[in-house]
Parts: sequence; structure tokens; C-alpha cells
Amino acid sequence: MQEADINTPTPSIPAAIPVPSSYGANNIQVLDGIEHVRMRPAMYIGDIHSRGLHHLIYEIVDNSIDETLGGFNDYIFVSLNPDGSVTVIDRGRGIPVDIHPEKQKSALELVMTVIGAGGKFDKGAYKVSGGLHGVGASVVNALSEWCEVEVYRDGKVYFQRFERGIPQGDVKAIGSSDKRGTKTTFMPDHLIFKITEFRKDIIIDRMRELAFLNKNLSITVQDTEGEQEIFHFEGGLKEFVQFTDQNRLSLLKEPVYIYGERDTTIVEIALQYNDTYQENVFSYVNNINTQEGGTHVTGFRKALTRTLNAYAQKNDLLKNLKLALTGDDFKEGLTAVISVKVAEPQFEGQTKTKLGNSETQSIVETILNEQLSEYAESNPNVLKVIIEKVKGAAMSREAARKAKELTRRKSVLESSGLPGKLADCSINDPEHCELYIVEGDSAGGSAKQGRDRSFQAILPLKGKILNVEKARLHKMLENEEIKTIILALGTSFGEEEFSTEKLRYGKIIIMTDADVDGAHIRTLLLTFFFRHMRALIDAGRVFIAQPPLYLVKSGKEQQYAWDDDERNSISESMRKMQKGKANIHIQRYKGLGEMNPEQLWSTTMDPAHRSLLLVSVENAMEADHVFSTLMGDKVEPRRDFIEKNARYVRRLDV
Ligand code: 0RA
Repeated sequence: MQEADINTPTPSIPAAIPVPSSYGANNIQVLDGIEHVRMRPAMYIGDIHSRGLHHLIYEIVDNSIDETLGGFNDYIFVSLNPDGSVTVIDRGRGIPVDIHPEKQKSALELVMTVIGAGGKFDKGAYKVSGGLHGVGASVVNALSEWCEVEVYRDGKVYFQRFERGIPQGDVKAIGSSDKRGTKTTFMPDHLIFKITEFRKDIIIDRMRELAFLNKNLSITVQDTEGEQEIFHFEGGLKEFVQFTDQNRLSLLKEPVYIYGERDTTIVEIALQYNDTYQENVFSYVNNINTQEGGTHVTGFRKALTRTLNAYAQKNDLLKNLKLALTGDDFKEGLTAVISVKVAEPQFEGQTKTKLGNSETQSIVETILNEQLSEYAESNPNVLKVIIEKVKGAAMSREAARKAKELTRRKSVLESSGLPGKLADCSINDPEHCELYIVEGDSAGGSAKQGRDRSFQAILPLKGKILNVEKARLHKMLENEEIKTIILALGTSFGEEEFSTEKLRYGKIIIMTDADVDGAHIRTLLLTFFFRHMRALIDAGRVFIAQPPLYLVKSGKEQQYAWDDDERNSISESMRKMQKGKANIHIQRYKGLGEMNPEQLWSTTMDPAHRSLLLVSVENAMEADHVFSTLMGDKVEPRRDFIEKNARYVRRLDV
């Protein structure tokens, strides 16, 4: 997948914007700012593909969310308009329209044209400022063909229009109204974005999430057909946890809910235990998903372990357990959402989604300690269930340890040998090495012969790997295929030992057949990477190979096709050259094994010609939902999911 580098200037964007001679220094600065955004949009919104496009909406919605966090707004309306533009309405105070004394411009115009002005206004205590968030409405404006803002304030309606960021006249009062709020409509610039179609499902995921996180807020999403969905959850985080666990069996009647404030920090937590073995903790700071965690998550874990442990000791619930509980034992089957509001959040980490504020850790810890122990005292039956679950985890941990000891040697995972099935590459520099995980021995054979052995390694898998969604840790480590993968990667495994630094390959490429079994194996592998080696996905190390589906032949000429459209247009053009007399033969590749080594190399493995799909997890919550639906125990939701999504499945030979 080709993504523009953050520093790549956008080609073919008219940089020169005509500047009227009456413009002063202020205006030149403003125009420079707008021009910079248009030259390097990725610096401001991440990319110019689907992700960046949707970011435009989030950016405008974030402003309305700021009003909500300040207590001034309880309603947001997002409409995908038939002409491709988007409208966002709130019932906040309305962007001020009075004239700034020095700049001689309305506050509205400054908000919409001065890059970075959003942050300079007093937007309330809990500013949205993580990662790419908070770059401001001016960035959206600069990247829009046109943008119109209506402000409802002081009994009047004000209006201003912009084109590619430039005001088309001053803000004007165009009518009277007793409403309050802001309405922004923008048309993403087709000169900037490679993709200009919004996807309703992506927008709905984020709006639903925002509604869970702000229980007083109601968000309506309207699609191009006029169809509306309303998101309003009075249960807030409690409902968020129930939504996350909808395909799992919960052990509690309803989630534990904690709310507390200290100084200017607000802490909200909901948690429950289910009958699976994974942990799902989603954390937010000022409504931003902190994918890399941070101090709020550390505080949460410490308090959870300490409080539950202390309660269990005190009530003698651990009497037949001969070992001490560890932090990991509290993770099995835990689903939790942690949401904190912090006045001056410090974001760290690779993607600036890790909270750094040290005071937040002790605030979360104190609030959770206090309230969870109170909850425990008044809900002894719930605590019994939780402690039983935790004890189960501890006993399974102990069983795994004993199993290892019994074999009287170091665990295979700690041995230095490589698996016998691996055909390794010859160079040692991981950055330049690739591991192909291939389905089946016959495809493995072709891949081994076709590869460039200097930097490409091949690991053939025998068949289906274990479904890790349903398995406990020690069961996984008994599975030959999984052991082989871990050994080949060199990363080791498990909370303490896993390390991306030990990874032996820069790219891990999953190469399976284009049929149902291939899709299943690919999903099993992705489940494994998502649940147990998520860091590799986040680091952009996991890829999916794209073998062609067809070989179209006519006489000596031959071309590969990756989908039906391509196949048709190739056959069409072969007919026209050869003036309709062509005898066209189309071969459908069912499996990788049908390709000879040279074909596999030239179509799928040769870096100069292949295309790889980069696996990324944009939305961990959504990914968790997909995996728990597809790989979990409940049959009904899986059937529903497959029925709903079947039309999105391409290149699948059913
Ligand atoms: C600056 C100051 C004030 C409100 C806003 C910005 C504001 C911005 C947006 C953007 C979308 N909706 C918005 N609603 C409000 C406060 C002005 C005052 O004190 O009345």
C-alpha cells in the first residue's frame, strides 16, 4: 500500500494564490499558512487518503466536543450531503464574530484562516490536543474547495464563505434567530485528496465512540440518502463496555462503574470480566484514544491489582491457592474503558498517543483504590466471581510453568535454534530481510525456489494454526505452528519476554491462497498477530501478499490480472490489437501452488513488481469487535457479521 510520506509536497496543487495589493503583513502571514497546509497536507492531517479525509470531519467535530466538555453543548449533527460535502452542527455558544482590535478581523475569520489559531482561543479547560487532533478548523478550511460557516449567536445568524481557505467577503449578519450554535459545511478539495468519498461506517464508529465517552451528548449522523442514526448513551462507559463485550459471555450482571474528580482531573472507568482469556483495555484522554496507554493506564492496573488482591486476602478467598497472584492474573477476561479528562495533557510515544502526565497516575490510582474497595464491600457476590476468575488464571499460569519444567529443558521459545521448516535468508540485517509465511508445503516449495534467497525467507505452514481467540496461553505454546512462527520471528513471546527489537525480519508477509481456506488461515494469523504481537502491526511490519487471480494469454502474449475488471480489460485490449481474431485463454489461479516459481516471483514476491497490503489497526475497538465476532464462541453474531459483510469480500472463491 502506497502512502504519501508526511513531508512529501502535494504535486499539482496551485501554490500561488492571487494576493490583492491592499493586503498587509497580517494577510501575507495568513496566506503563507494556508499555502503551507495545501503544500504539505500530510503534516497536518496525517495523509491525503481515506484517513486524512475522515480526519477533516473529526477536526470540525472536535471543536463541538470542546464546547461539550466546557458544558455548553449537548448536541452534534453530522450530515454527509449528496454533493459530497459535509455539514457539522452544534448547539454551543457559537464562534465569536466580534472584531479583533489589532488584526481588524472577526474572531470567526481568524479561527477559520489562521493556522493554529484554534488553540489560542479560550476553548475551555479540556482541550483536544492529542496526535493530529486539534490542528483546527483553519486546516480543514484550507483543504476544502469551499467552506461555509453559519453562527447563531445573540439573536442573529452570521455567515461567511471561504474558497480554498480564502474568505469571500467579511462575516455578515444574514438574519435573526433565537438559536445558538455553529454550522460548518465544507467540500474536501479534489485537488488535494486522492479519495473524496466519505465512508459512513468509519464516521459512525467514531461518533458512536464519542457518544459513549460523553453521556450527556447526543450525536446524529445523516447519510446521503437522508437516513439518520442517533447515538446517545445514558449509561456512558458502562454501555461502552457492554457494547465491546456483546459477543462474549459476561461474568457480571453489569459493569463496575467508577467516577471521580481531583483538582482539575476527571476520572471515569467501567470494567467487567467475561469468560474469555484476553484482556481488552481501551483508554482515552480528552476523548482521544490513547493507543499507547500511559500514566492513566498504569494507575488503573496498579489500583485494580492492589484492591482486588487486598480484598481477596482479607476475605480469605485465596485459601486453597498455593501461589501469590500477579498483575497478569487480573487481565484474563477483563474488559475496561478508562476515560480521563486532563487540563494540560502531555502526549508522548511514537504516535503521540501515550499520556505522560505523572500526576494523572496517582489520581487514577487513588480514585480507583477508594471506590473499588467500597464497591467490593457492598458487592461480595460479584467479587467472588471475579476472584474465582483471577484464581483460574493463576492456576493456569502455574500449570504452564510446571509443564515447561517437566520437559526438563529450557522452553523451545528460549532456545536459540531456528525451526527446521524455515528456509532462511542469507543476509543478517533484519531491516532488509523478509519472512514469507506461506500456506501449505507445495506453495512453500514454489516460494523457496522462486525467492531471492539473499533477503527472503520462507516459512511453510502445515495447515490451520490454532485459533488463539479461544485458547489460553499454555495451549498456544503447545501448538507446533505457533511455536514455529515465534521461533522464526525471533521476538520471543509473552508480556515480559516479547521484544520487537529481536525481530529477525523487517517485513512479515502472509501469503495464502485466494480461496476460503486461504482467507481462514490469513484471519487466524492476523488474530494471532493482533492479540499477541500487536506491536508488530503498529510498527508497520505485517503485510499481506497479493498474488494475481488470473493469467490472460493470447498467443505469445500474457498478462496477469488481480481482479475481474482487470481480467476483462486485458482480454478486451488483446482482442483489439489482434483485431478480434485472438484466441484468448484465461487461467484462474486457485492456489499459490499452481504458479511455478518464476511466476510466483515475478507477480507476488519481486519487490519491483509486487504490491503488498500493509496491515494496520486504525481502530483497536473495531478490530477487537471483528476478531471477537469472527473467532469467538457465539454463532449468531458471526452469521450476522458474515451476511452483512459478504458484499465487501472480493477475491474470495466461495
Ligand atoms: C472560541 C470562543 C468561544 C466559542 C468558540 C470558540 C466556539 C468554537 C466552535 C467551533 C465549533 N463550534 C464552536 N462553538 C464555539 C466562546 C465565546 C463566548 O465566550 O461566547
